[in-house]
Amino acid sequence: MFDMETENKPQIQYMEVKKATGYVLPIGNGAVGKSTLPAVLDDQFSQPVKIGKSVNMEFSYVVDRLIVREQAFQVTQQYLVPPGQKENEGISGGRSFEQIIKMYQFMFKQIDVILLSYKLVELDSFNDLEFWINRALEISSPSTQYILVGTHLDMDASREVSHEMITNGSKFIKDCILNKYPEWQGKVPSLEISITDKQNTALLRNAVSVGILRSRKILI
Ligand SMILES: Nc1nc2c(ncn2[C@@H]2O[C@H](COP(=O)(O)OP(=O)(O)OP(=O)(O)O)[C@@H](O)[C@H]2O)c(=O)[nH]1
Ligand SMILES: [Mg+2]
Repeated sequence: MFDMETENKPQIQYMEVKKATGYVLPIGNGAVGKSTLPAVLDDQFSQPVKIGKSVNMEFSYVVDRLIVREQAFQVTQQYLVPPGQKENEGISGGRSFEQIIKMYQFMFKQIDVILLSYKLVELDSFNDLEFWINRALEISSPSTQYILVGTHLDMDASREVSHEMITNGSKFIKDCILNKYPEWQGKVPSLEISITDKQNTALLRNAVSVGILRSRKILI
């Protein structure tokens, strides 16, 4: 007899979803968008956005789902967001980046992804990445992954950081990493995003997930 049930069953292939969690640390000068980033990367939940200069560590998370090499993953990105204020700049009230890193040192056993963040419209914030990569290497581990994140892409008309500078910056950062961890393998991808109109934020969310999967040796 004709069996409706079996004949019409849709051909759905269920994929096993692998789960992973990793720690993500955005660092860079003040006002480059570090605190706003997690809320903007999160397209499923609306997280409160902290307004104003950070004076303490902020915590939030983003859940990403992606397919890499025909394998489905759900990656929880735990964000630890420190202040951008450097010790030598002084700070009235609250704490500097260095003070916060000292306070939360116990959490830095494994930072999976460091987002070296700067403003495309502020050359100083890009040049200061030399300072930030050195701070990053003090708290990283041999498996930590790094992504260059240029914000304010919506203000491209006033851009001060050229593509050539970014390519050279990415090479410079890779050399700094190799200097500390000669066995380190990988690339330092660079992404340009806008936090106001969410340009390229989905790409960055996926790049962070891939960084976590690499750092955790789930993807080689
Ligand atoms: N137009 C534009 N504004 C942005 C962008 N990214 C961040 N901003 C704004 O820049 C301001 C500073 O952003 P924050 O996220 O507080 O910067 P921060 O890096 O955490 O700064 P500190 O806490 O001082 O270290 C906020 O008003 C953001 O809305 C962007 O891509 N485009
Ligand atoms: Mg902040």
